[in-house]
Formats: sequence, C-alpha cells, structure tokens
Amino acid sequence: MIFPEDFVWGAATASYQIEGAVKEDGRGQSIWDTFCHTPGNVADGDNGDVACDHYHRYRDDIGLMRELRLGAYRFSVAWPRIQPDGEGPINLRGLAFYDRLVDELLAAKISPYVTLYHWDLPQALEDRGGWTNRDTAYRFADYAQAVHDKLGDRVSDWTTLNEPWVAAFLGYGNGVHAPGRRDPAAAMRSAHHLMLGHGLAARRLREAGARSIMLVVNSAPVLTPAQVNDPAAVPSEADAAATRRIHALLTRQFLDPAVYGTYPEEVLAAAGRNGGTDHIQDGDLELINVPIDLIGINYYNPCVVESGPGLPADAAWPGSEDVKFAAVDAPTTAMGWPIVPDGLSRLLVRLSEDYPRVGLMVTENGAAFDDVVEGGRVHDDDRVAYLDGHLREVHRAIEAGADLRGYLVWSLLDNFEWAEGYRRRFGIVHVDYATQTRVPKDSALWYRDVIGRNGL
Ligand code: IFM
Repeated sequence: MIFPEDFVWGAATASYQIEGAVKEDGRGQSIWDTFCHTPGNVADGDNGDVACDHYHRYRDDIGLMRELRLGAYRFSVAWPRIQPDGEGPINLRGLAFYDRLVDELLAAKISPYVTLYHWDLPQALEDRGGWTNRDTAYRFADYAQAVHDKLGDRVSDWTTLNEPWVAAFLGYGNGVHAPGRRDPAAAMRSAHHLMLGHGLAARRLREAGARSIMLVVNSAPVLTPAQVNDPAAVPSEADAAATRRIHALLTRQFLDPAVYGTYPEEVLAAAGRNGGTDHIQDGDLELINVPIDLIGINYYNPCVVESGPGLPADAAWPGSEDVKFAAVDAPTTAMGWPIVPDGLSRLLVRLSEDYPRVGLMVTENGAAFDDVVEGGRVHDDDRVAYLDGHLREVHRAIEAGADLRGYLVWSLLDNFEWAEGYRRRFGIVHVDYATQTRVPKDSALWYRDVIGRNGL
C-alpha cells in the first residue's frame, strides 16, 4: 500500500501542551494558565507550567524527529509569547524561540507547519471579553502578521486556527476548556469572531506572500448508530435531519464561510435561538471568505446521533435541541473514544466532494492508551493497530479520489491533554515527566518504517 510520491508524513504538537517555560523571556499569561491554576478545572490539578519542557529541549526533540524520519512538524505559536497582552509591541525574545525552532527544523530537513492559534489566548484579551469581543479578531490578524514578518522568509505552510469548534464551544459553551465560560450565546458569538479572525489573518498572510494557508477543524462523519457499521443503512427522515444539523454545527459552521462565504441555515437558526445574529455584521462573510489552500482535518472518532424529540440542547452544542448523542458499539481508547477507522475515509471523501477546490491534509490523528515502560521500551501494540487501521483508510480515501496531501500523527510527544492533564498519553514518544526522559514507543519505530517505505 504505497502513498503518493510527495505525500507529507509528520507529527503535530501545540505550544501550551509541550513548551512549559510559562514565565520565561517575557511570555504573558494565557487563558490556559489561569484556567489550570483555578482548582477543579483540570484532572489531578495539572497545568502546563513545565509540560515537556520543550522550550529548553527543542533541539533534542528535533533530533528525535529526524531519527523518526519526519518530513513535517506541525507546532503552534503561543500568542502570549509574541504579545504578552495580546496587542501592542512585539516581544522579540518570545519570537526568537520560534525563529530558532524553525532554523533547527530546516537544518534537519523537516518542514515547519506553523499554527497561529491553538487555544492559548492572552489573558489580557479574555479580560476584555475574549472571543466574544469582535476586537479580538482584529488583534489576531495583527499578531499573525507579526509572526509572518519574522518567519515568513522560511515558513511556507501556515494555519490560522486549530479547531475553532473546540475553542468556542468547549471554551465558552460547556466550560470544559479555558476560559471556562458556560453560555451558549457567548459560544455562538465566539465561533463567528474566530472565523472573522481567520479571514482577517488569512488575508494578511496572503498579502505577505504565504505560499499555503490552512484552516484546521476537528471534524467527524456524523452518523446514525446503524450507519456506523453499515454505510448503506438508510436513516429515517428525522434521524437524517439530526445528522445534517450536527454536521452543520460541527463542520459546515467553519468550512462553509471560509470556502463559500455562507453560513448553513442550521447555524443561523442556532445563533438565532442563542443570543441572536447581530454579531454577524454586513460584509463579515466576505472578509471570512479568503481563498485557502488546505483544509486540515483532525479526526479521532465519528459523531453518532439520532433524533431525540424533547431533549434539550447539549451545552457544547447550542442548536442541538431534539438530538440524542448516541454511544457507539466499538472498542475505545483511554479517552473512551470509539475506534472507527473507516470514519476517516468516509469523512475525507465527503469533504473532498463538498469542498472540491481545496486540498485536504490529516493534521491530527492518534490515540491515548495506558502505556507502560518495560525494560526501556513501550510496546504500544494498540496504538500501532490504531494508526495502521487509520492509515489504511487514508489510502482508501486517496484511491477514491480525495486530494489528500499528508498525514500528521497526534502527537509527537506525550503531553498536557487539556482538562485531562497528564494522565492521557497520546505521544508516539513516551515522556517521563519527572525526568523529562523521552522513549520512542514501538509505534514511533513502526511509523518511522512506514515513512521510510512511504507506505504500509
Ligand atoms: O490534544 C488535542 C489537541 O490539542 C487538539 N486535538 C485533539 C487532541 C486530543 O484531544
């Protein structure tokens, strides 16, 4: 099973999950610092103060990437390192870290894929309303420009936002993520302002000469329980309407405005029932609709729903009244997420049909398992099986015609898994947090060989 010649193989991380050094070189406070240091928000009271200490160990980590033959490394820039208060003067010492990181990657022949926003909003901006405040979108564009000014001569692959659904709906809707707000109207507003920020930043990046611009979404095929095991199953009209509505809230809410300059009617109706649509101003959709080169897909499991007459909306899903979120009959990862590899090919084929002019990249895929180190090794056969199963589906989607450019495993390192703290390990490289020792798991060695063969 061989992949296209120029297929991109790599791994992904995010700033707050691995860097640590939260008080170094002038970094300002982020909403995740505040959230973690508020008791009760994160499992075991964990926080990102030290994380994988990547801020100091990045050279060794790039050495590991080289040993694993990665062709690409997707990382995010911490906005509070660049602008401690979210606006105003650039903190050159913070920017210098990413400058060194990029140079080191290029020296190792690893392409940097830079994500500008992976959730660590400067706290100073949150104090003024965060993403519920329209001004944050404009501040984001300024910050994007500043990062591009410094790195744009060497970085060609740019991502504006990572998973705006999560930032808006877990951050402002059900409060499981920072800033921990629980307000459906705030979540809907935030989702729009994130997209406005995407459009404003994408335009600046384009004008500054960025070669490739990507928007990354956490997407999933939205299926009825019967469709999980039988793609040919025909749902009732009520169940089909439930899947359409949740697909609109999860995926089309972000990709339709970016690619087509429109919002699905289900999204406008959800906003209408949750605070109204006044925050969507005339001309906003034109600002959001800037041509992008790639859609990044973070896939972990399908979303399974059916009609649930009378049920209230889930706090993370304003507009999901009368929908039942159903369990899936499948083995699960340590996160409790069902393992359904063919959900990935079904998703990729669907997105390539819905957005045919934009290329696709799997920007995250992977799994947490309860790994143990035995005699200096981690025999994570469950993760190898997970990755193998999903890569077969990636190949299948390419054969079916999807314009898929690459695959990035989540994650390079075990890291800070947000509200789950450090107890969930997604890395292909094990991290002993007490000593910061890295041990490539069997999955890392397997992945290295997949990359070497360009196939399975
Ligand atoms: O760790 C996260 C990542 O930050 C965003 N996508 C999902 C991963 C696993 O939960």
